[in-house]
Amino acid sequence: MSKEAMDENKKIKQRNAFLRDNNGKEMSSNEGVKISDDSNSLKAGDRGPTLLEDFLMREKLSHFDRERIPERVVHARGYGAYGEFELYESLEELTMAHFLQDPGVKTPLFVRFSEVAGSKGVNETNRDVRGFSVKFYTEEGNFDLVGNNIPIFFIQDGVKFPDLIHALKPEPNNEIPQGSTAHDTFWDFIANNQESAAMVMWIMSDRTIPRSFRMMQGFGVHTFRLVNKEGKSRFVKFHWRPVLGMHSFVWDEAQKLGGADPDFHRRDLWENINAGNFAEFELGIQVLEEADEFKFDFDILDATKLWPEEDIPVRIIGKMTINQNVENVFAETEQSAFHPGNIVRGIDFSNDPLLQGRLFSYTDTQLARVGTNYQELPINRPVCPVHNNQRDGASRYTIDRGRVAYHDNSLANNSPYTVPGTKGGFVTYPSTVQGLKERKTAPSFLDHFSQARLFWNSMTGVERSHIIQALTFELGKVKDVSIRQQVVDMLGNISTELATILARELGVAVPNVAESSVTKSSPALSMGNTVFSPKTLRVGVIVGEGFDGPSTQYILNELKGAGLRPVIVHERLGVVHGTEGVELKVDDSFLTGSPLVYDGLFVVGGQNQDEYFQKYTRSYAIETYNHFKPIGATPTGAALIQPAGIIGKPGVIVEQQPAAFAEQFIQAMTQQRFWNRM
Ligand code: HDD
Repeated sequence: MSKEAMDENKKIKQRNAFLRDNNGKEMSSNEGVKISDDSNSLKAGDRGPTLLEDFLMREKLSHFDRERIPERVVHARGYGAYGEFELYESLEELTMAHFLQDPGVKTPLFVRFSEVAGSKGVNETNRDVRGFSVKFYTEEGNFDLVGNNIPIFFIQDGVKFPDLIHALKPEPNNEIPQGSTAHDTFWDFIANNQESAAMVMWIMSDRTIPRSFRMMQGFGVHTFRLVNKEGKSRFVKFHWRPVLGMHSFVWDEAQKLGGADPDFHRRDLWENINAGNFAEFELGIQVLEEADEFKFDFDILDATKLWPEEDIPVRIIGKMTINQNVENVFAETEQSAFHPGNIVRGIDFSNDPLLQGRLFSYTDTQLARVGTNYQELPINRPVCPVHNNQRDGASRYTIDRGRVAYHDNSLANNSPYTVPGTKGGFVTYPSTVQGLKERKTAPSFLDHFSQARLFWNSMTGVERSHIIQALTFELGKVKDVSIRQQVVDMLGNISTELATILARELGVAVPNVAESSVTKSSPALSMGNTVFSPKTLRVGVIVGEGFDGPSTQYILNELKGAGLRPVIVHERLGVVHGTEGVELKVDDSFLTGSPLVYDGLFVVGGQNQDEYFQKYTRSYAIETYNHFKPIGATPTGAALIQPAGIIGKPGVIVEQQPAAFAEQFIQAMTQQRFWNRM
């Protein structure tokens, strides 16, 4: 297929055949009968009772009664969109995978980002791991990369997954807390399953409170294989890198935002895609020769371990652009069915026991959640032809012709034919296996603390203080003192300093264990090294009647030119008038807006600012300041926030001259957080 043809997004074209437009159309039942009255049931007399005969009411109510399907047992809250993946350079030397051969070729895809712990309606800014699932609709079948925004996992063996999730979800006797790990059973699991040590350090870091789905990394987590056409296999790990850089909230902000806008992440993605600010991520791979499998002090099959990028560099191979929202969240996103076992020729599994468990669980869950023929649904069907002898089942959509539904056969010349590996058929990589059949953890999986320490060593001072705060909060919510003690004891294996601080904060004893001797650090693990971009960040602009028209207009244009998104905030909705005839449409009133939903604040002010205006402006500024975000102010605006006592502090910029101010403020927005405020 030519590049031009691929550019037209084959998946969207396929999906479009299923769209239905009801606008301006006559109403009918599902059987096609035109409906004359949709507001009154059929009654015996105008005061009832309603008659069983009312087939229209029965159809409407029965369908409504069945509108929900079971929510995902994990990752229930999520949001999806379409996009495409463009390959930068051919990976022919590493893999046969069709979509990784020709540079420039675009492969259609669907992405779903999610929160792990909460139910379908949970607020989106809770501290939680984020799911990062990508379904590539390749010409040789669907390839799903079902990852997270953290490169490792809690456990090493899939058989423990139900235990982890039972401990992490709300406690069963009272169903509390929603979407949070800050409770006894979760930390009891951690203390008694110490393979989670490294993951605990990651989930207590700022990674689990991302500013946006568009601003977090993604990881395939497991070791997979790439297999080339000579049949040579290498181990591989997949990485997604956000082009906008990694941004995170601070904890207080994330918690309050849960109330101010429980839909913050989906709104951010949806609005930006609609505005043409497409989310972009580069795909990277770490490749390891089979001969080097045992060269490390960790086992590459252990999903609680990462491959340090300084030892095995990440090679960037292409870019994903997420550029189209769905038409219907249920039909597309809710029914999307991901499965790490959806691989294509040229990619294969490793023996990672966590991955092996997942290979069973996902198809099983989709059969239970969506139904037998879930792969036929528009969102899940491949863009390449599908022919086999599978038949029937609930809600079968395809109508297979002919009487032959078995293999081998002579009546259909043995078709559909199997395809040899040399002609494009999938052939499992023939890896060697040896050993006893037994239930056992490999000795090479038993070091739980070295990489936890590596992570701790790699953090900046600010990052460490956030981890300490997060642990203090989470363990502070644990009611059982013995669990608190057990976790602090466990953390003592990572860092004596960390355990000592926590012991004091949590009222438990300092553990008497030796901390890990690892001194190595990995700069790639720190978010302190991320390069930020101001693009698409939102600036709350507080404007009062009679504001300085021309200079405000100039500054706003400069901010927009840098890719920032100013949001005009005023006492009330409508239009606010400046000098020299400049008018601005108000986006948020003080009540509908919130300093929490902006990445920075620009206080313009105006004339005739009453007490209400002054009070809200001040409280917006204080909240923004406390979350370390940039504040800009005109001289009028500065007078308004003067009583807050923040003028002259880091990241608070007062305008002297519009052009210089715009430049400084954009710079401050690019820096995003001013940690040296306290
Ligand atoms: Fe899982 C969903 C990611 C381990 C069993 N998982 C699910 C989703 C993501 C992940 C992103 C949401 C997919 C979507 O958007 O629809 N899971 C991971 C990662 C893991 C992991 C990165 C470790 C590396 N998961 C894991 C194990 C098991 C499962 C070990 C079971 C043995 N996961 C499931 C599931 C879910 C799921 C129960 C729930 C809904 C679904 O599959 O579609 O099958």
